Amino acid sequence: MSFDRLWADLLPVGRSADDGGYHRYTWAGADTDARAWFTEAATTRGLDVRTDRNGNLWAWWGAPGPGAVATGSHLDSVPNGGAFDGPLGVVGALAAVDELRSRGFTPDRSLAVGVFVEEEGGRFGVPCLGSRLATGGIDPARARGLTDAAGTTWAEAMAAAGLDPDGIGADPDLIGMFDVFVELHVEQGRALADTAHPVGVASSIWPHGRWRMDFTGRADHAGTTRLLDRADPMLPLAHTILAARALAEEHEARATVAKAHITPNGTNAIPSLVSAWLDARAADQDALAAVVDGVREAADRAARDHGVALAVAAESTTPLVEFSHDLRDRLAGIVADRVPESAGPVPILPTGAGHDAGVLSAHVPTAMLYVRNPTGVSHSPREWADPEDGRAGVVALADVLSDLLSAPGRTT
Ligand code: HGY
Ligand code: MN
Ligand code: MN
Repeated sequence: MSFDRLWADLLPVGRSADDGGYHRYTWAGADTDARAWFTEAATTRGLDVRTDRNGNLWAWWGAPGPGAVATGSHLDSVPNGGAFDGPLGVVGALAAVDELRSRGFTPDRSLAVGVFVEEEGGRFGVPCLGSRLATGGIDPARARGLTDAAGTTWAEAMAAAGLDPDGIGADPDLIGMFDVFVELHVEQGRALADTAHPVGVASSIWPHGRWRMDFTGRADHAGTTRLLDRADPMLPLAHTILAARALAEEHEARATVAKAHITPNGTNAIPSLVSAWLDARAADQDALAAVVDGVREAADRAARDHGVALAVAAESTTPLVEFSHDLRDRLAGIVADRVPESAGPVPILPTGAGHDAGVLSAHVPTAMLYVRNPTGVSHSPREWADPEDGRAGVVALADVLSDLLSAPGRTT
């Protein structure tokens, strides 16, 4: 199986020498190298590699056109991310093509292996940007104006990569070609870890989103300004972070403030502005709304108490995704064929993690296969999948693609 070779080739791209974390940010160095690696690996397999109007890559086995099956994932990472989140689905898809060919399989329909841009939103702040653009889920003008930490816009970075930012936007002709999309992904949790199942099937994605909070205070001297004279934005932020945690506990949800920009960020200068991002997720929309509304109320109250102005903006929101039940059950049946009865039923798993498959699911029947992650950790260098389970994921994806790429009634 070619999985190990493909995996070893991609592994060093964007990997930091100190703790093995990944730094692959869309249109920048390592991500560009990873895209080049994909293009080369696909081309040597005789796949026809095309870049769509939004910069997503598609490697075609068969002529592009209606009735196609699509698979793939992403190659960009969160800052200091893990090796598997995204790449497992891209490497796995190429290895699955090799696996199908080694079985002598010839597809009755075309297959497109996709690499979506900016799935993590790690550079420009909006996750699944490539799939949101392709499905008309974000205003192209807004996307063009998104900026990274250095103030570079999506348009500037995309143009520097040799693509035309004026062409971005909904791509119904492309999306309309796909009858189905299946994404292979490392599990971002431990639901499979203690089972005899190397592969599980996704059931749903929690509603979730990102909100930017700007606390505007008054810059002043840390050593001479009396407490009653201060408008220190750090204090309402501190209250808000603790409120988010309490609300997450109350609603059995997830709420995290993991990114903040402090201006001017000097040890002895009370900040003029603190910008922070809330990542909130919950099993249902009502619980999510309760958490987000509660955080907003707490932030408003704390800002008022400290004479600080507050602006809150939703940067990306994703509703509950319920994957196609037919596809979910069809995949579970196919995966079950490879595991002993004694293992019990194939786990069908909800997740709090967003994916391009989730964005596509409003337009194309989609499904996801998860590969066991013994650590359960993700978005960290500690993310892990045993090579044997990675290969089991490839076999499962190949089995699924063999089924989906075969005309109804075909048995070989
Ligand atoms: O944030 C997420 O859930 C995904 O990794 N983009
Ligand atoms: Mn991720
Ligand atoms: Mn991912």
